[in-house]
Amino acid sequence: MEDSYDAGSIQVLEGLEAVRKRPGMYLGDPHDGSALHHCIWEVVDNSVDEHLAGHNDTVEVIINPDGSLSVRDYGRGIPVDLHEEFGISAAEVIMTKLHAGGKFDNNSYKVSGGLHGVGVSAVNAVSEWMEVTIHRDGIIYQQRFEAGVRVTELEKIGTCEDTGTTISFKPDLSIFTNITDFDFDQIDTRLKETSFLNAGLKIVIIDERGEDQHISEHHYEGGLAEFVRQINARREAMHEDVIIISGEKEIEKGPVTVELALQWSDAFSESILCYTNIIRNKDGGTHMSGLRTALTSCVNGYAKKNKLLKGEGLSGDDVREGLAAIVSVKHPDPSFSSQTKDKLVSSEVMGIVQTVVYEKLNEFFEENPSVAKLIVNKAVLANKAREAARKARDLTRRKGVLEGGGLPGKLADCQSKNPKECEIYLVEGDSAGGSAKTGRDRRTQAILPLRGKILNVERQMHNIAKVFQNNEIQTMIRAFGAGVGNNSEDEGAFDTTKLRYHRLIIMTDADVDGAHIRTLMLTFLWRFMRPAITEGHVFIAQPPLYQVSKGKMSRYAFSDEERDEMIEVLKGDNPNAKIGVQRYKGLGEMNPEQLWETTMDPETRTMLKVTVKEAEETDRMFETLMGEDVPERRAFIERYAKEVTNLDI
Ligand code: 0RA
Repeated sequence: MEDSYDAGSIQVLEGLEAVRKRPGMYLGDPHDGSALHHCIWEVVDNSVDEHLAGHNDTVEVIINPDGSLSVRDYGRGIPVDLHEEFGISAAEVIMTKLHAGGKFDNNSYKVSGGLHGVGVSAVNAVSEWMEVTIHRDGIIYQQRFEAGVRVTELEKIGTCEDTGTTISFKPDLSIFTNITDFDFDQIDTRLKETSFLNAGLKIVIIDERGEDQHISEHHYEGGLAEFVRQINARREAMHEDVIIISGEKEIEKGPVTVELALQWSDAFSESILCYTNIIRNKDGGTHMSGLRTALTSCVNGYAKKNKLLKGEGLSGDDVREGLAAIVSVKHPDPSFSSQTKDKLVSSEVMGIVQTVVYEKLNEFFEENPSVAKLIVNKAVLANKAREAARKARDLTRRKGVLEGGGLPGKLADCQSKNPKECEIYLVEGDSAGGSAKTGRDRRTQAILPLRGKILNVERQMHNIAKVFQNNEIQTMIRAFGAGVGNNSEDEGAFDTTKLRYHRLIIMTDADVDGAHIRTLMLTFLWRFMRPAITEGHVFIAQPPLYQVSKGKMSRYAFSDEERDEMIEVLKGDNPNAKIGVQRYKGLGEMNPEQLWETTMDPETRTMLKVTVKEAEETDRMFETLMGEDVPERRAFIERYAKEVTNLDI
């Protein structure tokens, strides 16, 4: 017994050490918030498994004021009996041994997500402390760990009448940096998704950090259909009922089941979410390919048969425009392209999804001809718009060539021709543009002044030709030199490898107009040059908000807090030193040297890099924020207004 305990605990320590050394391998990036939040999903997965096993109907996630987080479920409670192999309690094995997830109970854990995850022990390893409380057989047990190592035995601390498990942990801030606060909205969005995929499971999220408790509750009986309806909530659906498709096929290892929900709306983007065994595959895979192939052939087939289409066939993009869909596959032994399960590669799934969707969707079209016609007509319109856009784009290209060299006259280019070291400042207004031209490092920094507000492209998505006729937009396309359009299959589509500058830097005034112009530019980039954003080429310059001075000495402050701190420092021992504070409203108020010193000098500037966590969510955000629906926009802005600072009206 003694021996096996020692052997077991040495193994445990080695495992935990591996996770602490390379958290990225197990949990994702520890510096940008992804590993931090992955910890939550790992712990929640265990409670969801209890639900899948039929023993748990509620999960509570509590964000505590001290930086820790608790996950409580009402399942059977982790077993507390002695584990033969290791000579410690089963609970301690689950908490400390990598991949110990569901080893105890194979049958009820058949197709669960958590089983294949790294398990709660990996989270334990990267936690300053973790505490598990178990309600089981009328007794409350508790055990505490620090950095994954137990600091108490599993102790009996009281009695109870219910059953369940609570796991609390505080992320170790020697491992997580940069983003170390749990993000309520991110947790809410993800767990809402989890509850949609687990019909009947109630998930409650409670944020205890602020003055007022913030609660969000998710409980859906409708499963996938309700999920799709929710995605389309702020859009105009083209057909009332969500199309539900399901099927099953037996393969050697067991049954593969396929469930889909689809609904077209008036949106221009597509939102297709793919899952395998309740785990999201953000890069799709074979289920996605099967769905796409079936959709394209179904819609084209129906269009031809009913003579709704002249000329060439509809492309996959035409057919999927405005489609919201969920594909959920359950598979006894799936393969993925990576540890993080971003892409399903099991090849047999493609044919299974394709066959199921093709049959059932054809059936639906036959039974609902009016809906089928709406869907086909929408795809035909999309096809025409795409054609018009292509022509307008070609025209833009030709015009560039005619004007000699293709570079716009307003551009003050840099000398270097090495894109890696080059950057282009997109500057609001001619006067700030002038300062930037004088102040810049001419070798690597190009300046493109943009006049006034650029076109709100979100409102022109039905008339894309107009986007390409817009002067400021033409100017940007030609200056970047990397084409335009998100569909990489189109000729002349945007291609980051052709970018003439590896950093596109948006520099606007620190006021409401500046914020608006920045949003308009981001909207354009998102809709027409998306890879520039997703591949990390887009930045936002951070000009200072204040100049704080005393006599000849002066400093710049980039926030109100920084300003107040500086005032204190400059005052020193003399509370009566009446310090000068200048508020910069526009870039134009700074002379070229000041602009260089504060905002453009690569040695000293700070810039924000634009990143995107969730493409679908971002699509919907731009639709709401920049689209036509004013009441929706108002609601959205009011919801997020509390997060907006530096608003200068
Ligand atoms: C192994 C076996 C059993 C339950 C669990 C693990 C379990 C683990 C976690 C983690 C968080 N909550 C959990 N709830 C249950 C089955 C025990 C039995 O047969 O009674």
